[in-house]
Order: sequence, then structure tokens, then C-alpha cells
Amino acid sequence: MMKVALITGVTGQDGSYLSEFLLEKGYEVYGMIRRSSTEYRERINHLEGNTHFHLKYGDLSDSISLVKIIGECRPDEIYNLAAQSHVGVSFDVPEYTADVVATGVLRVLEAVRICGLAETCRIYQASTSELFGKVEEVPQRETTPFHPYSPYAVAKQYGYWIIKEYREAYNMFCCSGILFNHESERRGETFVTRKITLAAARIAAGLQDKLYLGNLSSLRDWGYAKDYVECMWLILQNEKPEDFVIATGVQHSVREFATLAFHHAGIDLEWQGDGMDEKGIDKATGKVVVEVSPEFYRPTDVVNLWGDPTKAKTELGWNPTKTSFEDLVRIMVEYDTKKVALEKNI
Ligand code: NAP
Ligand code: G4F
Repeated sequence: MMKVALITGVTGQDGSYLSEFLLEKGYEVYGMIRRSSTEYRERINHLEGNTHFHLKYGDLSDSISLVKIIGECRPDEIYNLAAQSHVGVSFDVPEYTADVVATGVLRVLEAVRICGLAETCRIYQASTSELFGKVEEVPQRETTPFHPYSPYAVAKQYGYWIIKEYREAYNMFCCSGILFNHESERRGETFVTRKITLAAARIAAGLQDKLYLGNLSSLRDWGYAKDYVECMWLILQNEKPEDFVIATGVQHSVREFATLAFHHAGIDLEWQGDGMDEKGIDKATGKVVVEVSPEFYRPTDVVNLWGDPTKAKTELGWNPTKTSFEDLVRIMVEYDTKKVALEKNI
């Protein structure tokens, strides 16, 4: 019997990689999509037409649609990846973020119960290292106290606790993956890594003069999204429902990411100045190619994320360093260099 999986957030970075991963494992995959005026599904276009891949309209803010979809496809596993996932934007749209990122999780859990699937359906919740926020321990592990530090993180904190509550109250198999930042050539273009790799490629091709960034000293534990979706699956195949930190165990700053990305694009940077006056200068030409702008600072910023993946390594057998930081940056810059070359020729 083919297992059935439902993925919310199927059009996103992780949803697209997870769909490919589950289809390869022989799953029947249902993806929930939202109606939008652009019908822009770049990351999953290549899967449409696969007879084991199905798309259904729904929204995490709409309980009826969730009950309908879950009742129709009767999944063995649900991967709840849908979210307003941009931390910076959550300061602009805090109420919407809370509705989708917090209450949305509750709606999924209740829809599973209403459809009579509480005993059979396993649920993965996309929790986040942002829960550690203004960190109280370095590196962060499953036992590190939470200190959420943005409207997004506070909403994700509700999602984390309601998953734990339903596990204990109703004996449901629901778990959180506490994932640290994971990136790829499919990453949204306003997250810092992709913003940098695209700009480095454009500047090297002469299509852009400068890149403006916010806090260059912010530290992240960046992994490769393609490796992380395997772990989401492993969490649901585990004997017991438990929460896991998913990270590489390696930390770098935004400045280091930019230095390496520009290097791969053929530009060696030298950093001069401090704080808002810091600049990244092209050593070969003396031109300023990176500047700091207050526009990209957040009212509260999380600056020291560094995960300890020991539990996932020992209990799930997951390899956290399959793709190194250096390879991740190279993969992203190579992809964006090709993308920019195509744009240039059009
Ligand atoms: P992403 O690329 O931003 O994708 C988000 C997905 O959620 C998209 O498919 C989006 O659909 C969908 N969505 C947004 N609002 C929705 C709503 N109201 N109803 C239904 N679908 C909605 O995010 P990602 O990087 O793949 O991350 C996946 C999940 O992991 C998110 O929950 C994120 O918060 C969490 N997470 C991510 C990271 C990371 O580093 N990537 C780390 C920890 C946790 P549209 O295409 O229609 O916008
Ligand atoms: O790339 P970011 O926007 O990612 P952030 O805030 O860490 O959130 C991502 O990872 C979380 C896991 O920890 C997920 F839960 C969440 O859904 C999302 O996927 O920013 C990373 C850091 C921040 O400290 C930010 O202040 O980079 C800093 N930064 C500096 N300049 C910038 C910029 N961030 C963005 N987006 N744009 C800038 O120009």
C-alpha cells in the first residue's frame, strides 16, 4: 500500500524538496496550494503531471478547507510547512502572521481529529530555531529555554506548544522539527543568503551596482534544505513522537556568507568601517559593492543561532554535514550565475 502524505506549503522551498523526496520514496503526495492572481509555482512546475502528485486549494486560515482536504486525501502523514515565514515581514503583518503561523497549526490538528484520523495520522510541524531567539545558551539544543524575539517567533512558539499539547492530551503522533536556517537555490529572494547570492551574480555580470544589507554581524547555522527534508521524514518514521533540533553545528556571520558568495562570483571583498558605515569593497576595482542600510534592521534581531544536532544524529541516524557551508554557498552562486546569464541574454 502506498503511503499518503499531505504537505502544506508545497510551493515553498522546503515543500518542493519534500515533495520530490516523498515521491521518490513511493508516496502518494497531496500538496495544498493557495489561490493567487499569479499562479506562480516555479518550484513545483516540474512535478505537475506526475500521477502520484496532486494539488488541492486550501489555506491555513480556513478551517473548512483543511477539513475538506484532510477528509478527502486521508493522509498517513501531514507535513505542516505553510507559514508567513519571513521574520522581518512579521513586524509589518503581526496579526496575519499570528493567524497563519500560530492558529493555523491548531486548525490542522483539529481537522485531523474531526476527520477521525487522530490515531493514525502522523503530523510534522515546522518549528524553528527562532524559538531560541535572544539565546539563553550556546549552542542551542532541545532543552535550551525558548526566548522568542519577533512576532513570527512568538507565533511559532504557540505552534510548538499546541503540537506538544495534542501529543499529550490526545496521544497523537505529532512532532516538531526545530530547524535552523536552511537555504538553497530555491530560497526566497528576500532572505539574506539568496539576496546575497543573486546580487553577487548580478554585480559580477554588470547588472547591479550595489547590495544593501542590514546586520552583517548576525550569526546563523546555515544548512542545505535538500538535506533537511530527509530529517523531517525521519522524525515521522521514529518509534516515538519527539521533537528534534536540526542543524549543522557550524556557525557563520552574514559578513562571512557575503565574502564567500562574492568570491565565488569572482569578486574578492575587503571590509572597511564599522556598524552602519561598514562597506564591502571590490579589491580589484576599489568600488564599494556592499553597504549597510537601516531599512534592513529589525526592531529586535536574533543574532547568535548555533544548533547542536547530536540528538538527530544519534537517534535518527541523520548526517548534519552532508553538504558543507562552503558547498552550499557555491551551489547557490553557481545557480544564480546561470540564472543571471540567461536574463542577460534575453
Ligand atoms: P517558504 O519558502 O516561505 O514557503 C512558505 C509556504 O507556505 C509557501 O508554500 C506559501 O504559499 C505557504 N503559505 C503561506 N501562507 C499560507 C497560508 N495562509 N495558507 C497556506 N499556505 C500558506 O518557507 P520555507 O523556507 O520552505 O519554510 C517552510 C516552513 O519551515 C515554514 O513554516 C517556515 O516558517 C519553517 N522554517 C523554515 C526555516 C528555513 O530556514 N527555511 C527554518 C525553520 C523553520 P505561497 O507560495 O502561496 O506563498
Ligand atoms: O535570512 P533571514 O531573513 O532569516 P531569519 O530571520 O533567520 O529567518 C529564517 O530562518 C528561520 C530559522 O532560524 C526561519 F524560521 C524563518 O522562517 C526564516 O526561514 O535573516 C538572517 C539574518 C537576520 O539576523 C537578519 O537581520 O540576516 C540578517 N540580515 C542582514 N541583512 C538580513 C539582511 N536579513 C534579510 N532578510 N535581509 C537583509 O538585507
